[in-house]
Amino acid sequence: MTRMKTFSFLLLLYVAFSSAFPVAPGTEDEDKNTQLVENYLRNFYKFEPEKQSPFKNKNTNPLTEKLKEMQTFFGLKVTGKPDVETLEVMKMSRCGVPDVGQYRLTEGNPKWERKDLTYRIVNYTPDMNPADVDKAIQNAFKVWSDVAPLTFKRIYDGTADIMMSFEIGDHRDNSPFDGPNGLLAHAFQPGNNIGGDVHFDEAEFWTKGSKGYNLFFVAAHELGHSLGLSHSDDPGALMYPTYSYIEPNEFRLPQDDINGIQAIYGQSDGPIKPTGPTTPVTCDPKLTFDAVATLRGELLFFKDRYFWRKHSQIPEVELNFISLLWPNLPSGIQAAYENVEKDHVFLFKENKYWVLNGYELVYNHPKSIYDLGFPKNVKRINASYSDENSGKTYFFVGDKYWRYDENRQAMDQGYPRKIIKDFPGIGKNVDAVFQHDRYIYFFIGNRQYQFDPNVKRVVSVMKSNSWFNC
Ligand SMILES: [Ca+2]
Ligand SMILES: [Ca+2]
Ligand SMILES: [Ca+2]
Ligand SMILES: [Zn+2]
Ligand SMILES: [Zn+2]
Repeated sequence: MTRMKTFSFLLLLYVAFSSAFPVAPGTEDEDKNTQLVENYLRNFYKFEPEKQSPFKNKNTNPLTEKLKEMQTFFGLKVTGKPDVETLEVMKMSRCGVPDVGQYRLTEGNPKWERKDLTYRIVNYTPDMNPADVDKAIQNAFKVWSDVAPLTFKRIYDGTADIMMSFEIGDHRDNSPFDGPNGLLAHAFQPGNNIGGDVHFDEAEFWTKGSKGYNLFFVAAHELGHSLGLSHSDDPGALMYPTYSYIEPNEFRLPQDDINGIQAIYGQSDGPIKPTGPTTPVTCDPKLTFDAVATLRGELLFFKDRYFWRKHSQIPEVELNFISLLWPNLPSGIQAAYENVEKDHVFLFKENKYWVLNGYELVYNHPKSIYDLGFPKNVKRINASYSDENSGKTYFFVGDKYWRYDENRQAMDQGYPRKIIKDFPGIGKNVDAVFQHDRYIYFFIGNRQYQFDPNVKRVVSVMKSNSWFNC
């Protein structure tokens, strides 16, 4: 399982921005945290202290055991203690369906016996245009009907298999909602009556975009439960319990979810067998990168919708969603570099680029790469790095490279040139590159070439993920 340490990352950023040290929590905070931990384990891990047998083993604390179970699920350090990282995960907005317990998919668990199911949108949220709600729900069903032999027909009155409604607080199903954030929605496993039904917390602000909570994602996740899936511990899966946003147009159902639904209903009837993205594994020997950049002395490695952050003082690397830090950046960044002097990071995808000022995305972007002086036949940039000392930025495209002068803000004369001419040992189609100390590190496939520009040769070849302490 891939480990995602979302919150230590945010905490580090916080510390970096404020240069404040965390203070010891007061007793009031401690009480609040104890309550949070108990409620969380009660809701999602079947923690029932009052039901403990009086003959229980005195050496095992049921709360500690449940905490360990939760930490294992989320890939946290298994301490059995409510440490900072554990508390931060517990504060994330999430689905109301437990991670363990009666919902967990086991053999013989309920599934729909018919493949032609009906659904009904019982009411609407005032947050969205009804047509947008219809569209979001329709697209959410399509996520599943595309990969499994199931059809979903909308009906407008009477009882459908899957009744979808927006509810507030206690709505008489023994699973009350909790106001803004926290629980976003829940759904019931296949069955009669309430079985298959989906409830959204109306206290949330529902949207078709990145603000508030995106109805399409939450609906698609909940429908997974309606069809019989439980939560996945793959942090990239749609069925992961916590909410994360990705641009809906870029969404493809991850392979983990495809495997899950096909394990229940078999493959889709169509001739094409759909496949989906898999979550990258940090120490995978075949790991490749889309782009690498430095940022204030750290390294950022981009791949698909994820990035790793490597801080020189911290041995561990952190895998995160790009959208978690920068909701307006696309996934699949193709090239990136840092201009240290200006404290800017440039990020490229197709013929557009975005700029970070420190950690903040600069407004009025993306801009066109043709503004930088590229000819129109350049459609995308494979990789880029900037040399702090000379103020020259190198752009790699196919088997050629361009050199840009950051001071003049213009391309240098005499380019493009062949990569092989000036960087012997480096072929074409560089995946990613960055400069560190006096070396340039080129990434091609699962290999990394350490290049010394002074003697103009490759001095070492390593695995692509050699920076990750694998
Ligand atoms: Ca139902
Ligand atoms: Ca809520
Ligand atoms: Ca690239
Ligand atoms: Zn869920
Ligand atoms: Zn409900």
